[in-house]
Amino acid sequence: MSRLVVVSNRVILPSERIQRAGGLAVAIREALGRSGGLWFGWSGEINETPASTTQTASKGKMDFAVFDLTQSEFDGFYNQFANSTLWPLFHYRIGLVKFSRAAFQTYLAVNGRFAEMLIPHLKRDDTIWIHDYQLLPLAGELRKRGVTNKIGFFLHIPLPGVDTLAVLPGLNTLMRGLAAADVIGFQTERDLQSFKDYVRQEAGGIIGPNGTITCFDRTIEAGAFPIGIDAPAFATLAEKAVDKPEYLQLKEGLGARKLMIAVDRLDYSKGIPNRFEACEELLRTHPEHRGAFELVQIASPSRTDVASYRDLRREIDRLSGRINSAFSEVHWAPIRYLARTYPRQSLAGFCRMAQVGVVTPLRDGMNMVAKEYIAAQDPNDPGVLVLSRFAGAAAELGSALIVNPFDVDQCADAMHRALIMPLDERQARWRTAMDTITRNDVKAWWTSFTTRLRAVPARAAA
Ligand code: GDG
Repeated sequence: MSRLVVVSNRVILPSERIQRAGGLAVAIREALGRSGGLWFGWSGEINETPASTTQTASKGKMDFAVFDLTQSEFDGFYNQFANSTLWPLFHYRIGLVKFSRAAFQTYLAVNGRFAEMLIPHLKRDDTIWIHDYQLLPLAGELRKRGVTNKIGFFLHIPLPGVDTLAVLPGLNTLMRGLAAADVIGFQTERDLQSFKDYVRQEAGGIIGPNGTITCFDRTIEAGAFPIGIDAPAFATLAEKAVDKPEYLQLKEGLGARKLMIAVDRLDYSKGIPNRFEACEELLRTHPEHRGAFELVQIASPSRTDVASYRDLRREIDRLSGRINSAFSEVHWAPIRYLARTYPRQSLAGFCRMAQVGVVTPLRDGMNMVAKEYIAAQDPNDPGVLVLSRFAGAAAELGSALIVNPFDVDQCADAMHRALIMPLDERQARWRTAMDTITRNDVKAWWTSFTTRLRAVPARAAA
């Protein structure tokens, strides 16, 4: 079988721990570690001399090749265009979108640099799989330089509806680059539909009866490939966490109180303020829960160079302070807000301990935490997942308590229902969810995408 070359913005080298959170890195490391191949991308390092070579490493069946970016490349490509233009737009936050033509040009140029740095590593029959919104036009940059290998692209974040997408200056340039791939994967059918709507309405393309897409003078395939986790591995991690110091400390601190857990990158798409407001509403409308539960919010700091992320952090600090000062007793505070990262095993243990998992993003491609929460539960006494309808995971996890995160009252009701749900209902809901995430695991995602990509007809060499 041809070698798989995975390209993502950030590569985690074997010497690094995945401590700073990120769903994509977790998934790639798990899956590529098993199947073997090359992982190519940015090293995470800034270097003032533009990189002319890559650094390489190997571990088990995986090879790694990375290069550094300069500060101005990093600012324009990552902080500005990727995270201040594409990220808010693709999460339907038009009000937060900042566009600058200069940053757009840097984004395109850095995608060109990825292509130039990757090409010396490519073998003729490699299959290339590009990941996520930082690298939307990379397939086009590779084709411009004569690469004829099979290229796949997977978008980890949502693709918004065509009216929202159309806000983006330069959209067609990006999409033309994207359409140079052979297979384009999305998290959900809804994202796939957005792509088809874009193709028809904005790019003058055609959707064939068998689902193939013709646009920008090419025929491509597109599909929904919901990403999953390694559920048994996460379950084992959680089981083994129960005698570790951090687990025991949290348990002792809680005493007889119930735990509601939330774990997110500190990102405005994750709906943390709305969740805190729902908790406040729960305390107001259901005084019987006062002193009887704690919401532990783990929010690992993310993209701290971007102003909207710093603003969010201030907002969450203020809100948690306000709610805690209004409801706390000398022995209890309703919200324990921890703006730091924890080892993966500690998170798994906290999820297992929690009677309620609160995953209420305003918009999310998938949300791995929803699946991790389910995997971590004790089958004999499982907790309840409260899940936003706007997380991609909601398409698969219909047995959770599905909420609209903008409806604070509804979220508060769901938290109440979760806290008092009887065992048999909890078990039935959990079983359905666990079966789904075990079936649609990370291996199924990986295999279904790579099988589809490998099956496309080979192109003639240039
Ligand atoms: C993107 C899309 C899509 C969190 N805090 C810590 C920590 N984490 C881990 C979680 C989970 C991962 O990070 C976060 O994954 P998500 O899926 O929730 O979110 P994004 O980072 O936004 O990921 C998302 C995903 O890509 C995959 O396609 O689902 O929609 O936005 O695994 O457990 N890990 C550690 N310490 C922490 O404090 N070790």
